[in-house]
Amino acid sequence: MSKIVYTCFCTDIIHEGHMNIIEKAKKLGSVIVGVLCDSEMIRYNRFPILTTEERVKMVKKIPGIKDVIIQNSILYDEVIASIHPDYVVHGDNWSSGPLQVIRNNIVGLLKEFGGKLVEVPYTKNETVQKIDQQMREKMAMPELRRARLRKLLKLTPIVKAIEVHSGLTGLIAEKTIVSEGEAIDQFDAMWISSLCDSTEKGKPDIELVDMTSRFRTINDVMEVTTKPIIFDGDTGGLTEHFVYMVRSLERMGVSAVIIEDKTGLKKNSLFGTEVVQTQDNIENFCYKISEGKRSQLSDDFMIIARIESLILKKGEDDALKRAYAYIKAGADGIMIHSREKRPDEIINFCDEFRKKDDKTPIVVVPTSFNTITEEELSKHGVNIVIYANHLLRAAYPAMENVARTILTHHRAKEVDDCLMSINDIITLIDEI
Ligand code: SPV
Ligand code: MG
Repeated sequence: MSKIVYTCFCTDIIHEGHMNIIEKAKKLGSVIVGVLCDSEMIRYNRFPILTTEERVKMVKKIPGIKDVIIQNSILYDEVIASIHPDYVVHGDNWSSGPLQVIRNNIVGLLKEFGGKLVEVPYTKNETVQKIDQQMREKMAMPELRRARLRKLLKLTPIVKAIEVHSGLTGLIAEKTIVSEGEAIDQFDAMWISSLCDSTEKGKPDIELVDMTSRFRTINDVMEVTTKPIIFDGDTGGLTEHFVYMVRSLERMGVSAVIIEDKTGLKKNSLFGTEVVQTQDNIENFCYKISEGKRSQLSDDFMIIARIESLILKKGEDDALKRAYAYIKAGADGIMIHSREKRPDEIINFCDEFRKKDDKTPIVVVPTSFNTITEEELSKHGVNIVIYANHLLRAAYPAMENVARTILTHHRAKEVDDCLMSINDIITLIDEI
């Protein structure tokens, strides 16, 4: 009887590298190809351009394959237990870094169930690299990128967004991938924070940095990333101006704008009631939301209404009343904010809100209430978590420390240990 050979593909396109693997596999026996499902693709690799079904169809076209199945987890437990392959074939590009977790998983399973791991040298020639680059560029196209947030909301229990304020921080959000135990993880989306975008420019967070400048930040980020963007639109400004903001963001490929129900001179919410801040009335804010929705051209773009009632100590009832009103006015999601150290008021709000509305996405920004985990938030109905200022807050003290140390020692030797190496910095950014 012919041996069973298994390999799993996590790709939107079949190129020479995949065909090498197939050819090797065919020599060993009857080939079953697994197609990694969408929800696992986003944790392990990148957002698929094709759906799982389309990827199955694509793989089925490869001649000489016995079967194509969907692999529902990046770890191979289920698959190996069900098909008992004699061989698992994989490219050899996983001996270091987070992908090692998968290799270790397979090695362990094959020991238990029998079977052999065959590693094929990874094809890294110019053509394959070019295809990879083209796929990335395609993913960054406005239409595709914009639609990705809504898709993510369907695919994952909680969408994780991290603050970015430049091309470089965009690259961190795009590329950082970790493995812990048996799980592999990465951020799903990026947040262009008004606080960080302003602070980066040495300006206060009071809607002083104009839209042209803020759009430039978006463009810098977009040039080097593919993940979806959630834009902090502050108050959205005048309704007559907000409609233009919506159009521009949509055209650029931003997935969502969050506007907060404040009016007049906006200050950062983390000041709470220490500074004068005025909440807009429900009617005005609903009008702004509905006009924004009216001006929107695509179905993908989201306008998310941010409720400041808890920040301004107006209480949960006021927050809930506003949430339902904003949704009725057309908001595609709500963000509820708090500056309490404990997550209780956020949890109470979410639980109460979910009693009447089980589908509108809830966004939270756990800057102050930072002990709560994503899993706990998700249990209380939260759909998007935003780490709103962490990269900038990490960078500033690190840079200031280096500046101080150089000044103190009248030379740079003493900061060596705080710095990445020259080689690392000159090779950090790839040339196309
Ligand atoms: C921002 O990041 O600019 C925000 C979130 O609006 S917060 O700073 O918490 O108000
Ligand atoms: Mg802001």
